[in-house]
Amino acid sequence: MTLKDLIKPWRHVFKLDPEKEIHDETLDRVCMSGTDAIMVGGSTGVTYENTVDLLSRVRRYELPCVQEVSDLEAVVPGFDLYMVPVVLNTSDTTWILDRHREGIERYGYMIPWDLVVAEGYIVLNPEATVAKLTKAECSLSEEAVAAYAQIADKLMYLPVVYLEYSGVFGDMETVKRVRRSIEDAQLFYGGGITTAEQAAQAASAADTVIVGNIVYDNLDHALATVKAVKG
Ligand code: 1GP
Repeated sequence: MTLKDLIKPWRHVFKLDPEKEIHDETLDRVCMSGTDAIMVGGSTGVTYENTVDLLSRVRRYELPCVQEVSDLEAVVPGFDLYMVPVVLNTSDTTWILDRHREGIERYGYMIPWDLVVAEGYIVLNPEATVAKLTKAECSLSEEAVAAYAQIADKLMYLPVVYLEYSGVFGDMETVKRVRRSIEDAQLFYGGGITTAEQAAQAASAADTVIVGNIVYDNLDHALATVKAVKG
């Protein structure tokens, strides 16, 4: 089975931020919700310690647990997969190549390449921490977003295109347009999902729906997104 086969069936994923506290009971409900996987990651404040802690707690459950790598110091062995973002809509090469080169230079000998999945990130909410951090160019036309997605899919053969609206519910027309314009890559959508209705809309536009912050803000709403996406 290839990595692509592993992530292909994922329709719903909860993204948990290791910097944020989560009670055992909440984590239990999240992990037992029927979601397809837990993704561990965040833009800031991610450390080795808080990542190990969250991984070990999620490991009590049977579902896949993947790390989205944002900080070299915080890469923890033991995840099922490592998702590595490559930010496409930035001119700051730090987030396209430089961090990646540094990581491979330092840790290349121990990287489990068979567990690494690259994500072509297109960051679309200018107010999000990730947009500020990566200096992403977010004011893009639908055509430009679709063109970035095609770079990921057709030129770079990245297995995942991730439309990242973190913090705000995105433009579903753009998401649909991107989906029509790519062939092989799996389309992840994440950002601002706070209700089951939004989750259902995102599910009809993208292959995989990522639900983040609402877990911490309104657990019942977060749990309702699972059924909305998976039916
Ligand atoms: C963030 O795409 C995820 O990386 C989910 O976004 O936290 O806004 O749900 P939210």
